[in-house]
Amino acid sequence: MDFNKEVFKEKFKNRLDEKYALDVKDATPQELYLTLSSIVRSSYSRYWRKTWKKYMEDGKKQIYYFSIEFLPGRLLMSNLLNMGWLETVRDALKDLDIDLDEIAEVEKDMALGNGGLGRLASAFMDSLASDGLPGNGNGIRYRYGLFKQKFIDGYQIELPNEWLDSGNPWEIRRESKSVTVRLGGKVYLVDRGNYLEPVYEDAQLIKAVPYDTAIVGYKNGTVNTMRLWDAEIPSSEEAKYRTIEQRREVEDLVSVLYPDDSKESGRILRLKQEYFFVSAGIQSIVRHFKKYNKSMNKIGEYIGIHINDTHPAMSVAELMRILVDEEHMSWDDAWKQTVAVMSYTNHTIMAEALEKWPVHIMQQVQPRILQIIQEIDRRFVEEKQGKYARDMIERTRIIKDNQVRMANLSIIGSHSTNGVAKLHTELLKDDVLHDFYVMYPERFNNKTNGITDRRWLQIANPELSKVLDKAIGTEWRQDPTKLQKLLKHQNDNKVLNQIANAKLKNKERLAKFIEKETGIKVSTDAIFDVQIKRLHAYKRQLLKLMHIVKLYLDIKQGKVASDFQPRVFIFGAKAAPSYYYAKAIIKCINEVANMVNNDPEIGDKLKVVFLEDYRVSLAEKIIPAANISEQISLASKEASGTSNMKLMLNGALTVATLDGANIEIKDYVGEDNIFIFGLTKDEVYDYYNNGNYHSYDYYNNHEEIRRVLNAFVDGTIPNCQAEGQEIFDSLTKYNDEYFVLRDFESYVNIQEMVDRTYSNKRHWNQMSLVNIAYGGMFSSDDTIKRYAEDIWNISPLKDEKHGTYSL
Ligand code: T68
Repeated sequence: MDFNKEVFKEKFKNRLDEKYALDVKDATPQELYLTLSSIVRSSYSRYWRKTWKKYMEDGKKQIYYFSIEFLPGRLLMSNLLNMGWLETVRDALKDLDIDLDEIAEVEKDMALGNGGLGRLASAFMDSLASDGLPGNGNGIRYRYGLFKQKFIDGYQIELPNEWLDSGNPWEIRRESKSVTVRLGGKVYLVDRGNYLEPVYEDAQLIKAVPYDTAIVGYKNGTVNTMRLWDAEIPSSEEAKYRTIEQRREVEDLVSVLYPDDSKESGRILRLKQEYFFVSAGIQSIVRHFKKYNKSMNKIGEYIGIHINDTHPAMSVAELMRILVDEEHMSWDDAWKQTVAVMSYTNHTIMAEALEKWPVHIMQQVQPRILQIIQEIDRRFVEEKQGKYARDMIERTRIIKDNQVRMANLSIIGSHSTNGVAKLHTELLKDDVLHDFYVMYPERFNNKTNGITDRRWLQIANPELSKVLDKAIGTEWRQDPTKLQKLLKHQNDNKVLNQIANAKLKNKERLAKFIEKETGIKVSTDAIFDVQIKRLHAYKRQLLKLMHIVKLYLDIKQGKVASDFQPRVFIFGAKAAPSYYYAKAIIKCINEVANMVNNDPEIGDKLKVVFLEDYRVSLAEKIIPAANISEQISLASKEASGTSNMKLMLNGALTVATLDGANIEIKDYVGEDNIFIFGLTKDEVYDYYNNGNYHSYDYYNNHEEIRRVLNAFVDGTIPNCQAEGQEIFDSLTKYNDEYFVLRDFESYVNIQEMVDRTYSNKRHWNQMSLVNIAYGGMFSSDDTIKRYAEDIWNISPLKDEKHGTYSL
């Protein structure tokens, strides 16, 4: 049935009646939410069924994006938008006295990721479907998502995130697609003449059950699948699980998402998780491939598996296992197909985040996989001998010092390795992965990250979206690069004022939210200065905090500059539970906030707001209201960043180091429309090479730095003696690993420039307009097209385009 408001209203009332035997006026927001989502789901399901059938019929190559994290956030609004229903449904519900935004708030974020890496995976899911490309997700259905953050007495407390408690209307359990994953035990190889058969002893069998979530493409009728695996006890094995502890071991496999975005915890469970979703995913892919009735020697033409960071790196060995052990292919043929199937993205150069697993742990988790990795390693060394220097082979081989190096496995076992921004890819080629670049130059490429304008502009910022429609038409909603049409309006006062007005409305909305959540009243006249990202030393939230303390001391000592502008500093950040230094920074930010916000002398000049539990749905509230986007990592450390892109798209101006994708942002908007400060990557590397950074000298020689740092230890900032001391020591005694003191002066100067610029509102609005206009250049739809063309070799279905999805 065609979609229109009246038909929808009838359908809605009927569905509510069928599901709950209720009238609209008697239903709770939860019931209304579940009714609406059930209509949405029953309407896209036929497109879902058609899409995968079509891929099969057309013999399309399909891509599977393997990621240990996905961070979709809420799905209701994005499904409505992508189906082309959003405005009509909003109107229809209004007729029924229901506020769509209110019922959307009921949905719990699907938070199966830590940060940028997981969010990128979800943006890619949305873009694959919206580009009409045959691409699916493969991951883990964690029972508990990323922990819920609370502040108690300024400290971060982690609470369980029971996101599945009130049910998940978007997923379908597919019992019939279950597979069995083998963990642990021992393995022997028995010679069967033309092949070696592995015989397993005492292995633990786990039933992997997929839960599928539809990924609805933007107004195109393509509905792809994100498949997340749950772990259960197979019925044939019930007898082996006699105690609660034994049963819990299976539950634990998919129980928690490791709340760590940098360091590996070294727990065996993590490696088991990695193997579990890799093995389940590959088994189900191979089973599916068999329906194509093609030789296994052609699997590389029909299937691509993308290794999102190294967590799914065992994919290389698992596919080899299936091709060699189960399909009896020769090693060489299997290897050729495996390399053709696999591709890999690196997301960090931070040494501590490069995964390594002790051989004995890998042996314990899956002995056959270890054997295969050892064989890959042996053949690699053999092949490279004579061609490359011995030490170069030692640096690049997979197993070294009894450790399995997962990045090496990923690069050797795939046909493509990419970084996530220009600078990052250059660093991989020139430095971190240089040896591999010399061996396989053709495998290396850059794919600068992207974001989905649908969530971050169309859904999160309807105010600005309306202004854009009026100024440049609606084409940008299909193709965000069309936002460049705005550039024609740089001197158009009407458009400039409308953009400023939209920003003001968003600030008012956020101010209300802040007051409700924290009790803090903020003035919308102030600059809303935003830093939202994981709490990590390299991201330098501390630099921001030192700037705040400086401004506070200035005001208290009557030293305010004439063009000083009031500011509201807004933070959102979670720290890994075991990352004590990051937690000390959180505590100090909260104590500075207390000190500043309750000082009558400060009043509206400065406010500091640290919002709890940063997550996708909170980002959607903050980003549209931001004036300043803080992207201040130490140059070379942030692989790309993506909040930088979301914030510019919403008209915030960026204060940035020349790091990650900030460089590309600068290249688009030009130096006059961004605030650049701080050391460059080359300067940072010079310090490393010469070992001549002495942070204590900065403390000693710069009165300003001394004044600010002393406030952390002399009682000026109350209630954080220990944490203040820890920070003080790290910056002075332990030589300030991320050059906070070195960049402080340059940072303060650029912030003064921000104030001067803000005092000329028209000029500010012009800069903001330029940022919005180029924000569309970072669309994940485009990023994904480049993956599709350069890495995966997949193409969209040529079939019909649907304007909207019917009821
Ligand atoms: C981020 N990495 C990068 N890692 O830091 C960021 N790590 O610059 C980039 O924009 C983003 O990836 C997307 O490319 C992460 O988010 C993790 O979350 C992570 C998780 C587990 C283990 C290690």
